[in-house]
Amino acid sequence: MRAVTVVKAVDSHTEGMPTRVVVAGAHLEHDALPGDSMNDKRLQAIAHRDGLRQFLVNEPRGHAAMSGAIVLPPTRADADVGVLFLEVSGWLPMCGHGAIGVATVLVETGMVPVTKPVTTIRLDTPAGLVVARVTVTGGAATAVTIENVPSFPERLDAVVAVPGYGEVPYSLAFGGNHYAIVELAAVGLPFDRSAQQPIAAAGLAIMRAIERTDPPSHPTIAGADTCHHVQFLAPGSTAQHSRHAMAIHPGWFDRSPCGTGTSARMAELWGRGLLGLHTEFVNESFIGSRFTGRLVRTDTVGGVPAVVPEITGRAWITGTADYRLDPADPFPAGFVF
Ligand code: PYC
Repeated sequence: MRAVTVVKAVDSHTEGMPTRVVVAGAHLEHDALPGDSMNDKRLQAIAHRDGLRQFLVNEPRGHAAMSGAIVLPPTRADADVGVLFLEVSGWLPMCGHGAIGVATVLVETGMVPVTKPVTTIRLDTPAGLVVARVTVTGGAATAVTIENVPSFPERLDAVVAVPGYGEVPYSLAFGGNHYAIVELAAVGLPFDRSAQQPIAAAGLAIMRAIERTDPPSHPTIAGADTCHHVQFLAPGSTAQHSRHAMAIHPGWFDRSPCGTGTSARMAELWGRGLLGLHTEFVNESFIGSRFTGRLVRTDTVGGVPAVVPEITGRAWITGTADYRLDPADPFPAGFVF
C-alpha cells in the first residue's frame, strides 16, 4: 500500500450536528502544537496547522457544515483530556455540541475509565475547563451534561447599521464564542428552512457589520475576538423556551441547538433579569432538536459579571474512519464548493 498520512477519527453527531473526533494521527504530538495551554495550541493551530482543519472539514472528506474536535493530552493538572475544536469557520475556543460528542466518544470507545451511572470527564479546552458528566446506561452514553465556561452578556439592545438591512437591533453575549442575538423578524425573514439562503446572507451581513464597526473581544482569552455566529430568534421565543436559526460563517447553520450559543442566550437573558439560577431553559435548533440548559452559579471574567451555564444533550457515534492523504492527492486541504 502507498505511504499516506492517516488521521484516525470517530465520527458522531450531537442532536443532528456532526463532530468528527480525531483520536490519533495527524502528527499531533507536543512538538507539532507547542503551547502551555490549550488556547496557546489553538493559536498555534490557527497560525501553522490550518491545513489540518481544512483537510478534516472541507470537501471531499467533510462538507459545508462539518465540524470536529481533536483529542490531545491535557495541559493542566486538573483535566483528564485536552480538546481543540474546529469547524468550517475556524478553530473555536469552545464548542458545546462538540464537547458532548467528544465525551460520548471517550466513554463509548473506552478511552476513559467508565463509571456507572455517571462518568465525569474534565475537558481542557481553549476557553477553559469544561466538566462533562456522562450518564451511562449499559455501555451507552445516553445523555451528557457539560458545565461550560463562564458566560456573560456583552451588549444588550445595541444597534448596528447593516448594508441592505438598515439599523439592526442586536445583543452580544459570550458563551464560549461570541454570539450576536437578533430577532429574525428584524431582518424581515420567516423561521422556515426554505428561507435558509436569505437568513444565512443576513447573518453574514450582520457579522461583517459588527466586525467592521465594533468587533468583540474577550477579557482573558487571547484571540477570541470574532463574531462568526448570529443566533436568529424565532418569533415567540421566550426566556423559558427559544427556537433559533444559528447562522455561522461563511454561510451555514448549526444543526444542533448550539451549546455555546445556548450558553450565550442564557447569559443574555440573565443580564436582562429574565433567567435566574437553577431554572430550566430549552433551546431548539433549526431542525427542531433540543438542548436543556440552566445557570448554576455566578462568577466574574476579568472583572466582568458572568454566569456559569450547564447544557444537557445527547450524541451518537455514526462511524469510525481512517482519513487518508495520498501524496498525489491534488486537494490536500480539500476545497469549499
Ligand atoms: O455547539 O457550541 C456549539 C457550536 C458552536 C458552533 C457550532 N456548534
